[in-house]
Amino acid sequence: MKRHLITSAIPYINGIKHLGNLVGSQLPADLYARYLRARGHEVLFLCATDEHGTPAELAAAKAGKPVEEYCAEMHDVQARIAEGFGLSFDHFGRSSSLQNQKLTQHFAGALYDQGLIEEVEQRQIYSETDGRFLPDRYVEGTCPNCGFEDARGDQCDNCTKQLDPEDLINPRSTVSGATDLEMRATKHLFLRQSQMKDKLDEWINSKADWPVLTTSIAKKWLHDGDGLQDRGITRDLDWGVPVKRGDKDWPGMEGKVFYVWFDAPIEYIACAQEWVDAGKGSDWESWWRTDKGADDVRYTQFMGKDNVPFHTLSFPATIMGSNEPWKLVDYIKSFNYLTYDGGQFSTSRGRGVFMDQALEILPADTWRWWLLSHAPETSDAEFTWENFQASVNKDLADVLGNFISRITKFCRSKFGEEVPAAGEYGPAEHALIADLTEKVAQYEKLMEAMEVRKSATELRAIWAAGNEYLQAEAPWSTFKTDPDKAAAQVRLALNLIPLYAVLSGPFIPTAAASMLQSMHVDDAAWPDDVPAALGQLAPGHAFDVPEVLFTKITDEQREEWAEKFAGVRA
Ligand code: B3M
Ligand code: ZN
Repeated sequence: MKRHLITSAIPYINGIKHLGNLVGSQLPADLYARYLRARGHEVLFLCATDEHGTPAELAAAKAGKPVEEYCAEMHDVQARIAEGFGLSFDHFGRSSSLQNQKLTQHFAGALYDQGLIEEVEQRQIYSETDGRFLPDRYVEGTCPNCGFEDARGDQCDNCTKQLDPEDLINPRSTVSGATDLEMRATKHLFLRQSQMKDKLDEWINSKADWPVLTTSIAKKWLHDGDGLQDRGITRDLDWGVPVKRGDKDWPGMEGKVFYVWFDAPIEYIACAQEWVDAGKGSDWESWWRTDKGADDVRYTQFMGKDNVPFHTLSFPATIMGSNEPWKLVDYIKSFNYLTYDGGQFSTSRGRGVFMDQALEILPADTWRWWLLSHAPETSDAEFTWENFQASVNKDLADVLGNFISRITKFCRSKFGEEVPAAGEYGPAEHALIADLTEKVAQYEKLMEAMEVRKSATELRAIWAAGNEYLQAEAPWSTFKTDPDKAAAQVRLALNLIPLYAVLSGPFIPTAAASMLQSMHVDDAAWPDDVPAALGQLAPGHAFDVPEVLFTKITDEQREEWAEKFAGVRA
């Protein structure tokens, strides 16, 4: 038994995430967490909402709510949806927690003490009316390039030109509309990542087993162009972690907060504290401090490729730079993008399926199965309704669902709702047991390696082996000439159901639980010994014929949904 710390990238608070977000971090992290728990490991699986930054402030303003209230509400919304998808977080925290505030300020102090934070004088737009410096996105005006009147200080949405706020003609504050803006000197803090380049390089080079997607992105940032740049870690916003060094004020930093990407990964640690403070655990330091036992922990992070630089470079720079014994990540599993029906998922245009909508139309397991079995691991993957329909109907309904319903119904009709006792296993039964033993070992290897798609393929093959056995041996025919032999065939086939349930649990937890329930199995252990596990339902063991496990998606439904999710979410 090992101790595994698992984190998923923490979703931004503003808005509900789409299926592409889900399959890039939270869902595969859940798959891995469930698998490791099923194998008897001790797992701490953490996620949270990422609540700071301009997008949160702007979304709250749009909703007409104070930002604290908006975040608290959206956190609950996201938590409920996560639960609906069966995401088995040990804790779903909040980056705006007091624990994270303290820890972020602590790290800033430690980095400062190590000489890794530089105070940089900058000139920035100040609004007299608002009494504050304005971040680039809070200044709007006329684009000098195309004349568009509502260009933002960082970019013109009309001609896409990247801008600086002082380029704008007739600039105004988006906070108040004020036009009495001027350039003023102000200070910002920079994390001197460039000082740590060699250390980070060496560390990344030591990770030969990491996915190429992860290391190639890290190496690109380390070596391309001018190499790793220092990074501004403060912003002029109201909403965020106030800039302090530990609990001491930071002269010249009044009214400023840390940049959201500085405090967000620190929430991985703070979340463990929140988990303890919520009464769910007793010791967070043994997971995070190498001087308190975290050396034995294996730490795995899951994320989309756009988050890789922050996790391979910036956050490790924070951890290493603090010169304190914090746990560094052991393995980073990253994902490409999921596209939607020939284009991108788009949050702003409401294109694609969002997590709440997905649960409204179909059970979570259906989505989990499709998303995981098509995870964008080696390249981008595309969601199409045709493919979704085909894979749900075939894998879940025709292969797994049909196997279970066919054998349980046949048993009920000929032997009653209990495992039949008669008959001996012959060569076909022994061959199936040997085949499954091999396949389960392969499945374990793939799950261990977080090969998500390949694991799904292997699991599907395990299901199919049962179907093929039934097809070939046809107990309904055997029964006519040799009822005892048919009984033995049925006994083995029934025993496949709890085996399938346990193996499938990480992918389709709800269906797995109801499979166990209908077979009257409460303590389902992992089949470390497959032949033994295939004898767990002894002759006479009672069961119920389960309800239909998976309903097929009809062509009408598919067409209706394709149209409904084509764009512009209300
Ligand atoms: N919230 C971006 C995202 O959701 C960001 C991840 C933070 S992980 C510390 O893609
Ligand atoms: Zn423009």
